[in-house]
Amino acid sequence: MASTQTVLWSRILDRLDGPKPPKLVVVDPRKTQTAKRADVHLAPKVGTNVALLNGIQCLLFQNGWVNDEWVSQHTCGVEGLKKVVEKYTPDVVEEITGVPSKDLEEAARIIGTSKALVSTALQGVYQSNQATAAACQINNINLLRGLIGKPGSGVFQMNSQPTAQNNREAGCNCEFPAFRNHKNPVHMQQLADLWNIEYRNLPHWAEPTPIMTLLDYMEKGSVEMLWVSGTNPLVSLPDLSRIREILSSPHLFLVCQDIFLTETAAIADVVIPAAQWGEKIGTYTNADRTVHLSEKAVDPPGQARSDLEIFLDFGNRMTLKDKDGNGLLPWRTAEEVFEAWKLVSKGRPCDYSGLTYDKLRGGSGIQWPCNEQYPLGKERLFEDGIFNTDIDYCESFGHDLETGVPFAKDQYLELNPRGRAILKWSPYVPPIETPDEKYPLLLNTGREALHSDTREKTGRSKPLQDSCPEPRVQISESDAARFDVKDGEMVLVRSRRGVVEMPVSIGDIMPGQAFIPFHFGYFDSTDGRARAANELTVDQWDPVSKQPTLKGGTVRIEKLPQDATDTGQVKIHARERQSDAMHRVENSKREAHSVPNEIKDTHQRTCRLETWLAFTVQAATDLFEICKQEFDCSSLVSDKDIYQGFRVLSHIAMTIHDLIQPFAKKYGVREMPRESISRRLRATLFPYNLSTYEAMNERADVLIVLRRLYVPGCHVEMQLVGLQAASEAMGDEEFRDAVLEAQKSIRRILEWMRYVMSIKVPQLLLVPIRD
Ligand SMILES: Nc1nc2c(c(=O)[nH]1)N[C@H]1C(S)=C(S)[C@@H](COP(=O)(O)OP(=O)(O)OC[C@H]3O[C@@H](n4cnc5c(=O)[nH]c(N)nc54)[C@H](O)[C@@H]3O)O[C@H]1N2
Ligand SMILES: Nc1nc2c(c(=O)[nH]1)N[C@H]1C(S)=C(S)[C@@H](COP(=O)(O)OP(=O)(O)OC[C@H]3O[C@@H](n4cnc5c(=O)[nH]c(N)nc54)[C@H](O)[C@@H]3O)O[C@H]1N2
Ligand SMILES: [Mo]
Repeated sequence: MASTQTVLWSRILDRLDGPKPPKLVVVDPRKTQTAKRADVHLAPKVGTNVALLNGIQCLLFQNGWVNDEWVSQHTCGVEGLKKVVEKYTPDVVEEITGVPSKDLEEAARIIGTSKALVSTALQGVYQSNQATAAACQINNINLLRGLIGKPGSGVFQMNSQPTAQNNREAGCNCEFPAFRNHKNPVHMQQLADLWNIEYRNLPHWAEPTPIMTLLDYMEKGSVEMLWVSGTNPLVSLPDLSRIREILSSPHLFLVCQDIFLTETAAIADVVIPAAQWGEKIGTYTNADRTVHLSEKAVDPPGQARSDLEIFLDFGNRMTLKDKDGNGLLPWRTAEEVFEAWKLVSKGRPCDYSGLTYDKLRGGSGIQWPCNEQYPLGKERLFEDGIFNTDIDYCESFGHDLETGVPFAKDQYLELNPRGRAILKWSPYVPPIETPDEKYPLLLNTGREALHSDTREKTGRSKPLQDSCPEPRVQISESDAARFDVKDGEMVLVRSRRGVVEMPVSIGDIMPGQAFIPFHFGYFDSTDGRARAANELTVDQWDPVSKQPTLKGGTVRIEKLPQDATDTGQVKIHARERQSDAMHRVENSKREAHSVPNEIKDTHQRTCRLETWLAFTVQAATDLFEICKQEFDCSSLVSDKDIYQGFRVLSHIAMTIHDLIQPFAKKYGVREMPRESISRRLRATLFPYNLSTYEAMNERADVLIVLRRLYVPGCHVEMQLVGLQAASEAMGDEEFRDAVLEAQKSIRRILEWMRYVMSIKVPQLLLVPIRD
């Protein structure tokens, strides 16, 4: 916080140096400026937050520091949480995190006995291992103590720029606007009505596509255009050599909209100059929900225009229309857009409906919700201990924290929080890449006070740049001794993905890890060295939030040959690759100009829907035939449940075939696959025919037949899951309805098998039989 939330930190310093100073607990693997002022500094290994936070909760339960009455009234899930966290005793936590148990106990005592508690966290949690799971544990701690919605208490899961808060509210972080739940048809209908578009044109059926997945699609070629605005991925995304490869590919059309010629703009096909904050009018919202109006101070230079103007102009040139044929984006000014946003946010947690530009002028901001009930905004949320978890109001039904799978409405209903906060638990799961002999150090990346993100602004400020001219890799004294390097010595830092070359800085960090500030890219570099921290980082992400794990992965330090560093000559051991990417783009543009108006590989492209449809029809046919064969055979079995069942099953399997077959024709399936998984399954699982049947004793076992039949059944189900998503995305309602009907059928088949299995088991498995 001392480096990154400097205004907040100066307030905390005032309190720490004032009368009645509060206690400060800091969790950071480095001894940061913030940690140096802490009463207790816990320095866990990178990626172990969940273990540590579970440990604190374990101690809260053990010592009776949980506010049981408040918890029973205002939360749900406490029993489940307790069962998980009670395994994280101080010894266990020390083993996982490296934090001495007495320090953990002292931190828990401060948190457990304080009358008020403010918790705040940012990228050391969200960009580290188990990000969402850890963020939930922070909420849990305040909830267990009942210290939320009260003066001096609350949770600030911070964000970075004011615009980051607006991204969350407006739905730019892969969500729908104003915290609407895409699994709630009422919420989606509201949006369709507000924008006067067809319900089905809101892509609510699928999960959103986050950037790391988009990159995969670009790599595979199904996404051919990327528009980058207000961000600089060629420095800030993980595993830069891959990002460079993808974004500079001749098959991708890259638009970059920025206020400077960034590393990303340098390889773009089109650069659109944007106006920056003082050159345009608009609102910003802080993490504490305060909305500010920022007035235009000066005109933008040259051809630069505000992002809003650019997007509106583009939308209109695309002739985007609503369902009555009127322009979808009818606004001209920022204030008109704000008025539209007020309608979108009305009735939702971030209710802006009572705000106007005029009301925001003069004062120092107004907090949402601001509406008829709270015309001047509301200072504190959750005062009544009621949270936004009502099933009709909530933003989402939640996720499985480990697999990332979103819960369905039914699963949420089981919990039925009705305004109570949900305590979510998770065991600790180690990061994917852990230190080994080859790469013995954990990588940690982050910020310095004097630079901002990819340095597009601060790198152009002489005093800031001169005070912090280059990145250094920070390691502990013991690791410096182990690698035989001195403070300031130039070294290579290597991971499985890349290598950088920079001086060492020693101290203020836990042994076993290396910290590199991620600010430094190449727009102003002159020495030819690779130096961006993201050359090294892993492209993994949190399964729920999809945020990349930028604090993670492993590296090693390589000492450079003495002669190279001592002679004063610049000898480069790790060359930067940004220049190569720029040359590649230049060359491919030259080539492209010689073959105008042609996207070269369109004729080689195929859609795989047709094959998928063919396989589905084949799978349904195979299931039908297996059932029929079993029916024919099972007449020989004395089990009448099975005998009758298979007759019904074969009939239902045929229904699935009949439902899907017309769409296979419609979408152009010409022939059935000769070799398919369902055929192979059939041949493997049901290799017999009637004549060999009697010889096969095993076949008479009902349980074995059922277990085998379940496999092709599931295969059909999975084929249909694919078709459902495809039919929704295609907007072909007839197709979708047929698939939904087929899904019902396959579920009936699978349910029958489960049912028969469960009623047969007690007799067949538990009661002894004659051998
Ligand atoms: N290894 C590692 N990687 C990280 C992080 C880390 O800690 N470690 N942190 C991550 C985090 S939290 C973040 S937020 C990202 C930041 O990464 P980026 O978003 O890529 O970095 P910025 O430098 O903030 O990029 C903002 C860009 O917007 C431009 N800009 C400024 N104002 C305007 C405007 O009004 N309109 C337009 N169109 N452009 C404008 C700036 O010139 C700049 O190029 O990096 C992430 N990457
Ligand atoms: N001066 C300055 N201020 C900024 C920015 C900037 O670039 N410069 N950027 C802004 C932006 S976009 C953002 S998102 C914020 C980010 O603000 P912060 O999150 O405060 O900044 P970071 O340096 O990314 O990471 C914070 C700390 O997390 C620690 N950490 C790493 N791994 C772990 C872990 O596994 N567990 C724990 N407990 N800690 C860990 C790091 O050692 C680091 O000290 O700052 C904002 N403010
Ligand atoms: Mo950020």
